[in-house]
Amino acid sequence: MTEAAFTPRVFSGIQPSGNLHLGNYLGALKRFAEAQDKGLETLYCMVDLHAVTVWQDPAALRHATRELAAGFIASGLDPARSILFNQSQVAEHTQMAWVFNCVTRMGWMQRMTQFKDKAGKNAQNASLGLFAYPALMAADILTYHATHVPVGEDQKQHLELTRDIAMKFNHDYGVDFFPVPEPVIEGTATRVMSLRDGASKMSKSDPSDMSRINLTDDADTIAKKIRKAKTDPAPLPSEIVGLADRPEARNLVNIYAALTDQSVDQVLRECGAMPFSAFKPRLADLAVEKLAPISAEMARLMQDVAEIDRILADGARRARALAAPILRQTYDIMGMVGAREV
Ligand code: AQP
Repeated sequence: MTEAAFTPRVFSGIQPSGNLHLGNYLGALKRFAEAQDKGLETLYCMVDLHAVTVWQDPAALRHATRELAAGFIASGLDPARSILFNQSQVAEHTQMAWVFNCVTRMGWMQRMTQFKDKAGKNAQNASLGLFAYPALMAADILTYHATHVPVGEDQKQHLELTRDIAMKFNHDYGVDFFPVPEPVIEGTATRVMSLRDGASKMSKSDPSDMSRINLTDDADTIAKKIRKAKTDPAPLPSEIVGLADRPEARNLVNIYAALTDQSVDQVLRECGAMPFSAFKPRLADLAVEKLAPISAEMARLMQDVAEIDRILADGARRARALAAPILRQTYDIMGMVGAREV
């Protein structure tokens, strides 16, 4: 079997750790919806088992999982066309993760920069789950034989590890069982930066709420955050080279480009030579126009959490139907007695 023999199937996930933001929308959610709208088979997951690699307040986790599901739907994901589900409701993810814990080498994990960033100086006190996170991520993807994974730039290294795990399993057992999935990191917003610091990515865990636009922000808050975004004194250049060494200006132009589905060159043709006093209100109006309907729809959906739970339960049932046979075949390849009959 070659890679081409696998049916195209898209998988990705987002952690329900609160503060879903513009980076998650442009780098992930918007592109998830595009894959769905192309007619591809799509599975998208609220990865709650990843979220608990750092402690989560149980009530906050429950709320964030439902709010994330609302965010998916409000961003254009249709539960009838995409399988939307919660990771902990499909036990095959953790079962496959154990298999991959046994395939993955310690040295591979030790190279993961996100672990180093998240564990910080006190790595000895980080959870074993945080260290092993990329093996669970590989399980999320490979338990469905997913071939394409849309993610932001920050997940590139984890995706490369998933590919290494798939290849090592296939090699160790002499099979072509797992596809080697392709990262899909495309567009102008693969790395949306903080509004306060052009050198750090926009992130859920940034202590400053002014650093990000949350999908739950109202129109006034969105406009205020863009007005106060850090910039430099020069006007926008008319060519892309003029954005080199201007990370904050580059970030706002990238956001504008992604929200209007244009290239950076096109934006600079439209807005080149504009001072930020003119560009920021324009960007704020655009962001409000695109994001306010999402935030309103999320609020509406959150009025009926029973319906959200029903959608997630239905998604989990459909996801399990795909995952269970692949896990059984994996166990069988490994020589586990009973795997064929289970
Ligand atoms: N700033 C970003 N720009 C573009 N894409 C981004 N993503 C995250 N931040 C940006 C993409 O969103 C998806 C979901 O991310 P996640 O929740 O699984 O984890 P994360 O990457 O750790 O997200 P955060 O917001 O940065 O959370 P914290 O602060 O907890 O680390 C992924 O596809 C990711 O690439």
